[in-house]
This record gives sequence, structure tokens and C-alpha cells, in this order.
Amino acid sequence: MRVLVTGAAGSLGRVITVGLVELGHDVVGLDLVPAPEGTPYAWHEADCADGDAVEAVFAAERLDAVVHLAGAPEELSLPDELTSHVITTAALLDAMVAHRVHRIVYASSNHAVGRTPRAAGELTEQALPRPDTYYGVAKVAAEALLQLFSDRHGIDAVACRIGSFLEQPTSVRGLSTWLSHGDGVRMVEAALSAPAPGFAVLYGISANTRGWWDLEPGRRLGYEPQDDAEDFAGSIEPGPDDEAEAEFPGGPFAMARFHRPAL
Ligand code: 15L
Repeated sequence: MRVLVTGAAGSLGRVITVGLVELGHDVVGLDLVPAPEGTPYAWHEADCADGDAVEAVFAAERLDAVVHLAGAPEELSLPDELTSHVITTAALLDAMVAHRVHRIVYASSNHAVGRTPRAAGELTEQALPRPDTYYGVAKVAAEALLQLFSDRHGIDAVACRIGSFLEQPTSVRGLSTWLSHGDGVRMVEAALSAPAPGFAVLYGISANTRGWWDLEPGRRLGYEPQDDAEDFAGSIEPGPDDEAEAEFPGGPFAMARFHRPAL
């Protein structure tokens, strides 16, 4: 498959592009920054929030699918979050319709449901949107756009609500939220190749013994996670925020510094 990967120079993109190339895909990178030296595939330096720039990339490339990883990974103002996650997704979807590209895999986030009390039990794909930040609000809105384009144009769109994508877990929360690099590649590959998923949500988490999310929606699409954060449990030091971070799946994003006392 010829796959456009947005945010190809980012922390997700650097790993996912290598994995997709190893799996035999033909990758086209897209990022705000130039291609890292030695990048062995096509690259476009452009802002995904700029519809004309995105259209030019699609006009220049023959694409089979999009993996949309670009976006600010932290809490910004609401306008900045909407630009970073919603406007970019809309620009890509518009270009996909214009150029008949049928599949998008989207890096959504656990923060779309990050303020769901953990006491409510394991989070399934039926969980209602419950963002913990403007970042989470923007991920919810981007998922809604994917649903709309799936209903309106028949686009296959898989929203991957990613946990903590790291080489290895670094905190007690991470023992529940970790997505290993290998599982991240497996997740994207499954979301790219699942037959006719329509709009679908999966939780992008490894097979963590202490996981908080239902992995079945991913398994139905062919995502079989193979790693478990528990293998690192012995090397994780307890931290002062562990208890507070376990109250909501969004962890630090759901904690007091973003949530002022009620008016
Ligand atoms: C995310 O979605 C963020 O992009 C990342 O910065 C982390 O906060 C991660 O989730 C997480 O929840 O650990």
C-alpha cells in the first residue's frame, strides 16, 4: 500500500514509518519539518492544517491510505487544539474524497475518554466521549469528523485511542496505559488492512496485565497486542502522583492542574 504518514518526523511517526516500510508498504512522509537525513522514501514539508498544501500533496502522489499522526501532543488553547487535530483531519478527509483515497487511520487518544471515572470499570468502545482537556475535546471532534466522512462518503476510518506510546513504561500509570513500539506498528497495520471497518474505534494499548481498556474492538480488526508493561513493573519507582493519576484514565491530564474547583 502507498501510505501517507502525517507527523512522520514525530515520536509516533518515526517509529510507525520504519515499521510500515519493514512490512513492505510504500511510505510518503508529511511533516512541518524537512525529512531527516537518509530518509529512504518520498517526503513533503507542509502543514496539514493548510488545505491547499494538503491538496497539493494528494495531487502529487498516488495514495491508497492515510495514517494521520500529526498533532500537538499536549494541552494548548482550544483554538490551537482544534487547528492541530480537527482542521488537519478535515483537510486530509477533503483531499481523500477529492482523490478517492478510501482509508484513514487516526491517532486519537485515551484523553477522548480520559475523564471517565475509573470506578466505572473497563472502558469499552461504547464509552461516551468524556475528554479531560481541550486536547481530548479536539480528539473527540476529530473522531466525529471521521464518523461523518464514513457515513457521507464511505471512507473507512479507524480511530486508535492511543495510551502512552513509549519505548517502555516510565510510571505506575504507564503499567496500565503503555503502547509498545512493536504493538503500535501492529495496531496501525491492522487498522490499515482490516476489511471494510467503516468507522471504528480501538484502544491503542499493549496487552498490559493492569490495562484499563477493552482490547476486543482492536482484536476484531486484527490488532493482537503482544507486549505487556508488567515485564517492566520491577523497574518502576512509585511516584507522588500515582494515586491521583489512577483516578481517571487520563492521569495527569485529568488532574487538578487542568481542572479548577467548580464555580
Ligand atoms: C496522549 O495522547 C498524549 O499525546 C501524550 O502526550 C501522553 O499524554 C499520552 O496521551 C498519555 O496519556 O500518556
